[in-house]
Amino acid sequence: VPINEVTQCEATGRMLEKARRDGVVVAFDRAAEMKPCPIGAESACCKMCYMGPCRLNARDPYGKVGVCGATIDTIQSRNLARMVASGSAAHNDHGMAVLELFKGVANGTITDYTIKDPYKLDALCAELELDVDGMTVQEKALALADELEKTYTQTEGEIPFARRVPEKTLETWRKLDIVPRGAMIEVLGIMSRTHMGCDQHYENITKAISKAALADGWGGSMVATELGDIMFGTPSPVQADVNFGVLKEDHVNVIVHGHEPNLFESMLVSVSDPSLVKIAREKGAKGINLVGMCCSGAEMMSRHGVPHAGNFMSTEPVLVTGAVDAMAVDIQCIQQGLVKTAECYKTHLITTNPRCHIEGARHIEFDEHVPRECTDEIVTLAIARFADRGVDVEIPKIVNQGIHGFSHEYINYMLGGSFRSSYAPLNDNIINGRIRGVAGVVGCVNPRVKQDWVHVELVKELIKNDVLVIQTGCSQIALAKAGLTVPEAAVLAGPGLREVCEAVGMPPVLGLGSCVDNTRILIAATAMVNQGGLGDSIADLPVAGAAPEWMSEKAVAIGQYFVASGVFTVFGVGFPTVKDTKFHDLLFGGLENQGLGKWGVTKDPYEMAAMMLAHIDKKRKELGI
Ligand code: BF8
Repeated sequence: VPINEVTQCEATGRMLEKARRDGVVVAFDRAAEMKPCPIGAESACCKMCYMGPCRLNARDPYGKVGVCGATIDTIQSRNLARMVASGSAAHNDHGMAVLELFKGVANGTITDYTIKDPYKLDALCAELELDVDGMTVQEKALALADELEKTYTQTEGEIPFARRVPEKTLETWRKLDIVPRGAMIEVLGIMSRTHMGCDQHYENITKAISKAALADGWGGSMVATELGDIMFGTPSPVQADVNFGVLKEDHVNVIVHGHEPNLFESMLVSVSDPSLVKIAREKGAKGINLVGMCCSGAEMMSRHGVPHAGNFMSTEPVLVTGAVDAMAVDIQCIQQGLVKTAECYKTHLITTNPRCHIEGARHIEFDEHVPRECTDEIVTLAIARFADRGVDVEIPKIVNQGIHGFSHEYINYMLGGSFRSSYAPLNDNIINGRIRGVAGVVGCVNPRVKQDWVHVELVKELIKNDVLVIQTGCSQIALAKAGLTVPEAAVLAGPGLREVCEAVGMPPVLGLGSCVDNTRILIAATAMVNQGGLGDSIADLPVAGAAPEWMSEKAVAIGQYFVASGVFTVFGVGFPTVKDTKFHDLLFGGLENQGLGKWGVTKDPYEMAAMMLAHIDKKRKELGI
């Protein structure tokens, strides 16, 4: 397949050419070899028991049932439920780790991290109505940790952040019985009810899907974002460089790729440790260069301006530069193919997390009580590899500067000013029509479509039509590489949005951080509802969401929590359901009739934009604006 058909990222493309010259196979090549299974792609197969596996015919979905009698709707809904359970589990497991870290910081057993944002700690305690009067910062943190632990462990009642949900949205959830109790019970509930011979009504399964998804968005992910902010700082705009050109040939290059901020925060300390820097210099390096990839990279870029080399599909190609001395990974979206690619270019690939070992990779376990033991060792390995690289180094000299780090708190401040922080200016600009609506464009890149292209074309189309775009994850990196995360990109916006961006000095595309930081979008949407003038539930807002190049189960969980929160959410690539079935129709329309949002799907970015604009216009009309 010609390289210009698989990626829009020039640096990645150049490294794919080099990989071909070097005889190295990466995910783009494996994707060309591996045609997707047409039955699985539409979720028309079931392997929940061993009487099968059973395959139904997506062209004639009601023509056949499984051996047990399961219909296409039961099969699809059970499959999607398990995808959401896995995605929600991934985010909640991550969120629990952040909570454990936070507890350790609060009770003094973990000393390498601190409470950096005590104001946010106070604000959260107040919002959750915790009685913390007269308490020290540490005591307040422990009280907050106790409360937020319920997010995971509670088996009855409603998760703590349900209190944040706009009243009418929450009322709808209660009526439908989809308010999550706690993440563990909701994920466990899905695994149990999707067992052979249990829940066989797609409508009831869909409720469980919504609960597990909401236990992610308003649960585990939200806790991870909020506690991350308290410990590591709430993001505010920061300039950061993105693309392969952030690697430096004359420096020791260390990449951190994954999702947990603690490994990255400690690595940041290690690379500036004077004794390690001295050793690096003695070995002939000008210094140690730390670079991020994927989500923890996006998080560190948004918080501290750490450079970012690229998104998910660039993680193998970046190794082809030969310039990466060590790549440290933690959890999620770590492709097993990295092991071979790293081997080919003599890069140290190091797993660090007990939940993610990879056969063939070196494992150096990260312990947050003594985090530097792990990160110093990785830097030491990287220095040794620099001193004896033994491979050609070829770095595409492409760097894109951008502004990142637009937390919900900063959007509040940026639009309203320090004396009257509020969403009133945003709502006013939506009501007066300068801004037509707001779109969240998020999620992965996927070798089934041209890398970055769908993201970039969609976002360009949206801003041209005066839609303000907010972003996270690999999508944010795609747009940063396309040069749209700078205030000057306002020239690409429609006249209304352009005027607002120029008045405030902000880009038309606002980067919020990692995938767990999608919860910042939920909080922003809630602030828009609470501000008034745009209806009284999230479903009333002129907003839409998209994951144009999605691939992971986490993306499905995120999509479903946006849909259940009231947002029209469009997936690119494809969607694992069979059209014209009852389950598909429920997701793509029925849920909206219940007062929630709905799904959409199309591969085409222009059609995607048109669908989102039509929805935004429909909501504007209903609001009478
Ligand atoms: O959580 S956007 S490819 S890196 S899943 Fe993975 Fe998708 Fe990237 Fe982060 Ni999110």
